[in-house]
Order: sequence, then structure tokens, then C-alpha cells
Amino acid sequence: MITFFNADHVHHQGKLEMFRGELVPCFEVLARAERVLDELQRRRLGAIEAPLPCGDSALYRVHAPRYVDFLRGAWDEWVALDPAHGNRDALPSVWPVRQHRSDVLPENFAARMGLFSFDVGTPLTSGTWCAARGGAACALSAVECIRSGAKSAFALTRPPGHHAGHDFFGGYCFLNNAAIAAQALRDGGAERVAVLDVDYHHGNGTQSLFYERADVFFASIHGDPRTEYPFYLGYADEAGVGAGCGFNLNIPLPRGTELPVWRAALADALRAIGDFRADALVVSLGVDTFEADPISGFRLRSDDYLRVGEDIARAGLPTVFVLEGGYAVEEIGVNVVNVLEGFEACSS
Ligand code: Q9C
Ligand code: ZN
Repeated sequence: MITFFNADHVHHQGKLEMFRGELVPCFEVLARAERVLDELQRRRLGAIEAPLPCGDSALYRVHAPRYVDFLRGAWDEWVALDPAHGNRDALPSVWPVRQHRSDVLPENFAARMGLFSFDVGTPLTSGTWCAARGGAACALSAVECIRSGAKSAFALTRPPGHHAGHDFFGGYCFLNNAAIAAQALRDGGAERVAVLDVDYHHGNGTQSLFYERADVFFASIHGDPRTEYPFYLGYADEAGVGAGCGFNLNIPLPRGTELPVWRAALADALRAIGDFRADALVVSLGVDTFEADPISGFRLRSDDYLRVGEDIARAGLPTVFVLEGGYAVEEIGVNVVNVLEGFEACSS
């Protein structure tokens, strides 16, 4: 399997995130991508390439122009407010809620940070735009790869993407790489595309983007939003609306879930994707379902990820894998590469 590696990920290094009333070191760290890269090389999974450069047009297919334009210029605006900001990340502090206006674009920078975000755990840094755009380029290169006949391709990138929506960042995510890939597959001629999200957290951004559409099926297995982030979306009764009714599947599971129950949910999701008769599959591959993940509550073990890859391969679809979460840095490489190796073992 070919991997497109986002070397620009190093430019995104958030310092602190708000957690239980104090600023703590970010969980979403640079070493995550490096550990996956090391393990890919150690196990010789396949070629590792730089992505083809991408323009911004594929981003605008998914994200609002005023949001993309904000992200592109946000760091310079932040530093222009006060030169001392140069060594301090930008975090939002105020948000519009129900009955507040989101049609007016405020002049105030903090007000726009809040308009375009939904949590205070997602620092925007000097290199965030560069890193996020490199990730989208990896997702798009992976799409090109399977369009020209490869069975699978892997976009190895950070920051992750599945919490980012049409015009908001959050959950460590800025550009929704999986959604950008799914839309690019549609634009490239695939009639039906499925997105399978196996990250511990519900992919609220991806779900929202495709919620009213019948051409992209979204299925997600995740911690129950009654207790787990992102809390406000991801319930089992969210089935899509309008033309999209019946094209969204959420499978929330309780904290403590182990492989047998998790795998039965995967079988349900894959059955629904089969019934949908997808032409291509995008997998939002988070491994924060791991038993030792510091911010999550499922109990998958490293060997379990081989089974996950095998099960996904049996869907028999051209597949783009996109890295999402996974914060047990020591094991993230083994866990991710186990999924990819399991997939390869079962798809040849
Ligand atoms: N400080 C992804 O896995 N914060 N995002 C939870 C822990 C948000 C996770 C509280 C977690 C977002 C892509
Ligand atoms: Zn996650």
C-alpha cells in the first residue's frame, strides 16, 4: 500500500489545550505521525511518497470560502494584534450559541475564532494552515492513487480532520481530510462513496457535511456521546435528513467496550456500506480505541487492529485510509500499521 506522508505536519505543534480548568500539554503531538512513519518503514508496508501539491479548489468543495480564508490568514492576524502572540497559540474564548448571529462576520479576531470553532482544545499555531493543507494534499493524492487502479492508499497526516465541518474547527481538526477525499472521489466519477469512521470520537464534522446527501454514506462507531466528546452529535437516531435520510449510521458504544462487541458493530457498519453499493470507501482511521489511549475509553488491543483491517478489506472496495486520532504515542505506529497490514493480507 502506498503512503502519502505529510512532511508539513511538523509545522503544527500546539502547545497547550484547555482540560479540566487548566491548560495542559496538547495530546495531539508531532511524535504521533513520526511513530507511524517509523513503523511503516520498519515493516516495509510499501512506498512512502510526498503528496502532489494541491490548490485550494478541492478545499472549497467541502469548506466555506470565508472559513478557508480565515484559516489561511489567522496566524498573521493573531500576531498583528500583539507581537508577543508570536510564541503563544491562538485559542477561542467566545462562541455564538442559539439565537446569536452567525451570518455577520465580526471584525474582532476573537469573535471570528469563536464563530469558526466549537471547542477550546484546538490551538491554532503559526504552521497550522501549512500542515492542514499538506494533509488535504495527502488525502487527494491517495484518491488519485485508487482512481488509477490501486486497491488502497494511506494519507499519513496530522492534524486530524473528522471533527472539522463546513465552517468550523475543533477536536484538534481544521480541514476535514476524509470528507475532502470523499468529495474528490465523487467529483472524479464515483457515484456512491462511503465513509467509515472508526475513531473513538464521533466524526461530527464529516456527518454534518454529508447529512443531507444520498451520494455519500457515513457510518461511525464511537464512544457514546452522552458521556464522550463531541457530546452534541453521534446518537443512534441520527439517520440523515431530506435526500440524505437513511444514509447516516451511528453506532455509539459504552466506555469499556472490547473487540468482540466493537467488531460486531464494525460488521453492522460494513453490511450497511455493502447494501449502499458504494464504489469507493474512505476510512477515518483513528486508533484512540486502543486500551491505553490517555483520553478515550474503549479497550482494543494491538493485535485486534489486524482483525479490523481484515474485516474492512472484505468489503472489497477501493479504499483510502486517512489518519485521525490515537494518542498512545508509543503504540500508535503498531496499531495503525496493523490495520493496514491486515487489510493488505486480506485484499490480495
Ligand atoms: N483533553 C480526535 O481524536 N478533547 N480528536 C477531549 C481531552 C477533545 C479528539 C478532552 C478530543 C478530540 C481526532
Ligand atoms: Zn478521536
